[in-house]
Amino acid sequence: MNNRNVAIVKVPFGQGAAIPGAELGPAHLIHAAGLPEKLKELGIAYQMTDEISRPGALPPIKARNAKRLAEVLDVCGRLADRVSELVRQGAFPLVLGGDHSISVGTVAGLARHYERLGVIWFDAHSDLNTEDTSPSGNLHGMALGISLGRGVPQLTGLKGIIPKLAPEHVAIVGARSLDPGEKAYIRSLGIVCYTMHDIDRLGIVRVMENVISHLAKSTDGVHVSFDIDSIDPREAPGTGTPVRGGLSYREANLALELLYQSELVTSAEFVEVNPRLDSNDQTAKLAVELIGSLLGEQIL
Ligand code: HAR
Ligand code: MN
Ligand code: MN
Ligand code: MN
Repeated sequence: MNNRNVAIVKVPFGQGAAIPGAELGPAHLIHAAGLPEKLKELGIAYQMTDEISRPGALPPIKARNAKRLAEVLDVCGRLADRVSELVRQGAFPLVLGGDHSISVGTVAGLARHYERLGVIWFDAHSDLNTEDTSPSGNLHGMALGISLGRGVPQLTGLKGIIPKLAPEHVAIVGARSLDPGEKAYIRSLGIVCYTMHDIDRLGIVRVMENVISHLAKSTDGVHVSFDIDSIDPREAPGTGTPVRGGLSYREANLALELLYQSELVTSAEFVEVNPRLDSNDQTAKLAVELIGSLLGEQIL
């Protein structure tokens, strides 16, 4: 991101998840957790763009097993256009969710500019379900699969580029809760997936070095999609689907510090902070620290 103007995009949308509250994320990151102050402290030039407003009352779109499809489609369409325009202007889009379904919109906007977009998906989950494999019908659990061209046609076809991503340009980090259909898909496509088991064995430094060298060779831009539930719930309790055994505070910050040093990252999103489930805005404050690490904050 070095020397690029950061453009903050607020997406107060939580209907891709089962539990409400993620729609309060952007306001909490900005007003309770001090994101603007953090960026000023780091000397980073930024612009605050108009928020992607919540969808109004929409006629429902029939789907076999995809809840709130009309709302997700509406928000992702507008988000894609915004992200695309910001990249065109030369800015570094920093998208604040919202639940993880919004990533479909972010990636659709990026895919207009990057033919070989890389994505690093920090998450306890892999979000690779389809309507056939999803145990819940919640679209946030299908977001990465949709960008890979698999799933609900209205969303995979968003903005006309199908697929947005190639499997060899994706790396999942922090996984520890995968549904059977997701495991089969990861194996069959050979998607790079560093689970918590791998991180325990190899250490986060080797994992990130592998991810960085893998993506540096073959991509023309790298998007960091950071689901806050990748972090252990002891550090990040304010999220809708916590899973124990996650990244530690330092592992997560170190991973993002290494990404800053790599100079590969061209956009980012931070999702699934749920202020309703948080205590003293601990999780929102953690997200702001993580953004700082990705944007160049150094200890010394
Ligand atoms: N795999 C489950 C499902 O599809 C739960 C995933 C949803 N939670 C998330 N996604 N926060 O990362 O419903
Ligand atoms: Mn997710
Ligand atoms: Mn998750
Ligand atoms: Mn509050």
